[in-house]
Amino acid sequence: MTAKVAILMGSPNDKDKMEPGAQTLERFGIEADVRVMSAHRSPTMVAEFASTARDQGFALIICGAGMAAHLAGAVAAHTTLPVIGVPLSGGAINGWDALLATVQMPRGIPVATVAVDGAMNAALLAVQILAIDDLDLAAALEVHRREMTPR
Ligand code: RP5
Repeated sequence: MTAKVAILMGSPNDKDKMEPGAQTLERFGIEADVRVMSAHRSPTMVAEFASTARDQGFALIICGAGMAAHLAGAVAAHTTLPVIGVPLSGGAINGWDALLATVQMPRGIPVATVAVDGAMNAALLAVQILAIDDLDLAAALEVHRREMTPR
């Protein structure tokens, strides 16, 4: 089965900030399944998705949320797939809340947290994880790094 990556976000209002993640995965030819679900507003949906994600063929899950950003942690609680958290800016304290809520996971349930609004880096990290045993992806990452190098 071809590896799939899920991009979850807590609100439809997060779409613009998470879009670079889907675009980056697409650039590497990786299918992104983008869904809106909330740790607080639709917790049953989150639990059902996360607990069946491996059987659905997902290789890892990227989660973006703002404010009391519990989506990545809630997903990680229900799966042993790697979970990458993207804290999102916005709200009264503009991302500090989401950063701490996403990164400060308790021992035993890790979330790999990227920068505030770092959806692109989340996708690149996902590609790097998938490239561990995929030489074509590894080569594509080398090309991407070369393209970033100032000339
Ligand atoms: C979080 O609360 C969402 O991820 C979003 O970033 C934030 C605000 O959500 P909305 O009230 O805009 O739907 O759960």
